[in-house]
Amino acid sequence: MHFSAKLEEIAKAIEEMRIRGATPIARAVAEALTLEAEESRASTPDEFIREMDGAARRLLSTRPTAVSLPNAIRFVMLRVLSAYRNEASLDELRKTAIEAGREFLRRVDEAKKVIAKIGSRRIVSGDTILTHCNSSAVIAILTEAKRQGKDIKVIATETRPKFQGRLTAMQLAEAGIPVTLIVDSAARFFMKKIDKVFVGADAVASNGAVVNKVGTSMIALAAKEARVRVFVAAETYKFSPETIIGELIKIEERSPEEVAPRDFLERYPSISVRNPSFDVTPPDYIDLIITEKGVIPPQAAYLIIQSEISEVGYEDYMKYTTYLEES
Ligand code: RUB
Repeated sequence: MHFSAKLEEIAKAIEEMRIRGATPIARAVAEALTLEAEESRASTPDEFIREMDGAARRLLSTRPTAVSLPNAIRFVMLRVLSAYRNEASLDELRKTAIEAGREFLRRVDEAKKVIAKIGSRRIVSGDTILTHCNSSAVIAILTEAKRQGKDIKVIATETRPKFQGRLTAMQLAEAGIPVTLIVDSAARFFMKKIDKVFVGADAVASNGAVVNKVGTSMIALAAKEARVRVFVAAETYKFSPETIIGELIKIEERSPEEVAPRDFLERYPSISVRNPSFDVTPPDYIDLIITEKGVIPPQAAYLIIQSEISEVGYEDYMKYTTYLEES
């Protein structure tokens, strides 16, 4: 495959979770493709396309669940491939890729600001909010609510096995929001004290099911039992177009050593470990999804996907979807 050493560095950082979370992953992917185009040494349009294609495939192979990753690639590559079909020169192709990458980043940053504003309207002074894992969209909503002078408290789950909840607790504490860290299994114990649950998303399916850090679905179940409302903060680039043609979102399974230390696993070779990184919360357990296009009931997820597709045209969109699936 043809791509640069810098792109390989970014791909490795995503694989090893030094870059993690659906939005930071999408940003890193758009930045990597922009960089690849800027520094490409290709001397013909064909060579440039091969290089960008190799880069896209390498990025795609890093983590399978966050749909923001293929969506970021699709955003850039659909525009590059369309210019290529229209016989663009090498310089024009390079420019198209760089502009598409930058436009995607601009939209990501704008979406975050809008979600923070829209989401914060759902929070009132006195609320105690439970969150799971570390979502930049949720942090943006909570810090915006705090900035508006709302007096809120947060309970953050530690989020085994990688403890992303500690990042959340740190970021909220730095923003001056009182935060209590709990073990994941204490979520139901505290549910009576919770006014609202806010979580992020790695993917939203066309039926409104939300894929997020493993444990989210149990929290949503406990919330439903206690009649606590569940809000999901998800930018539109986390909605999965593939799910409208029946594809399932792949759930990443990570190393057993994240769950138990190597010497324990070696001492008891008959013990097997499963470590799914995400789970699926059905739409019935979600009250609202907060997107930059507005707040929607999960059942309206299909409409968001449709409007994303109509921006580039159904045929091109689906053609590239098939290409992504086959690669
Ligand atoms: C991160 C995770 C986050 C979503 C949303 O999982 O589940 O809740 O990605 O994050 P991991 P954001 O740590 O395994 O990547 O709102 O920042 O996109």
